[in-house]
Amino acid sequence: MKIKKIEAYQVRLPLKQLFKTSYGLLREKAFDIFIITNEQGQQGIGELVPFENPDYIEETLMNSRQIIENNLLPLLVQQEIFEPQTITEIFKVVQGNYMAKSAIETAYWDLYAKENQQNLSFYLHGSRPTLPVGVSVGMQPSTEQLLAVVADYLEAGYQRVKLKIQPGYDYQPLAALRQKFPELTLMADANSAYTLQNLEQLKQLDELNLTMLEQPFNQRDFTEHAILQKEMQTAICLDENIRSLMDVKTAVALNSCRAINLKIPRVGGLQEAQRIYEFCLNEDILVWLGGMFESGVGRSLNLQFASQPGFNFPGDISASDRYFAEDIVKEPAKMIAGSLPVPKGVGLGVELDWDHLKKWSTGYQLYYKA
Ligand code: OSB
Ligand code: MG
Repeated sequence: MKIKKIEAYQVRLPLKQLFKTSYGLLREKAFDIFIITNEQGQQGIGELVPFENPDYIEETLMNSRQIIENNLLPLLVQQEIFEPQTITEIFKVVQGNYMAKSAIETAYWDLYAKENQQNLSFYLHGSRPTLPVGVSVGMQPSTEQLLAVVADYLEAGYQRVKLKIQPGYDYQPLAALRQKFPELTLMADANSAYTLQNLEQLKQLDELNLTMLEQPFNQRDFTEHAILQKEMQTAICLDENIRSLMDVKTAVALNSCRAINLKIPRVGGLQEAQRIYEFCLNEDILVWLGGMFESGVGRSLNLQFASQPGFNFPGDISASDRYFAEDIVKEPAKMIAGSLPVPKGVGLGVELDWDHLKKWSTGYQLYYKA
């Protein structure tokens, strides 16, 4: 791939509903769309997904932009990249900064697939044309509102519900959901809001037949999660803890969890995500695809990746209209009969909607020109 230009649009999309988690309130999603143009004028697109504040994990949108400019792009533009499989290795001299790496690596993957006239799922052995999906629900002001919001999502076809919880907002709303929807595939996500001191409270959740409990403890902890997993019947799922295959191996060795929420950007891109997916299947760990409130670009990447047969647990990959009134791609992900179609066509299979991209863009940066 001979690269002619690398540029990014900074975008800010308002969320249709406020999203409340244990660490804060999200009103809009800011992200950058990286566009890598080759000598033939073909374009690979990647989404830079971190939040503006270091609350979900330490990486932020601002610092990842800086890492891309100062540390990642100089490694790539000095040489010709023939295969995107080599990028993870090239990026190894930069520690951490997984989401920054992912934005660039996945854009190269999109470009590579386009140069070869293939849909991205071809390289991932993805086979399913449509995917059953779930929805992640923020904390609601009242039980009535929670039940109403969830009823609407079930009506729309979502096949799994994840509720955000924290100490004081856990057993009661989950029990209300369980009572109203006895058959629902229901789980909870604490985003690190608990400690071992909450052990008895957390053990109570075993009564509610949750599919899993996501990230109850600190992002760097593996041993206390292991103690909790031993004490609970409900499967523990790790999200923030998992930045690489090495972290998954640690979790498996210590029995810290029985499930992994896999987000491509949180582990540095497609190459590492694929390694984790394969490892989990071998180790009998339930692996499923998580989300970062992606726009249509990152959403399509998630759909392509999750079209692999091992991802049969519905992911946090909802339709675009569950998040945004307008998306920045021409055919935003839309629910059809309770499933999302995997975009066909070359690469990610989505085209940028330039009118919407410019309408919602708050900045532009040219990073490289040959
Ligand atoms: O913890 O999985 C999480 C969204 C932003 C940051 C962290 C998380 C989430 C979600 C929603 O739960 C995922 C989505 O629908 O994109
Ligand atoms: Mg989570």
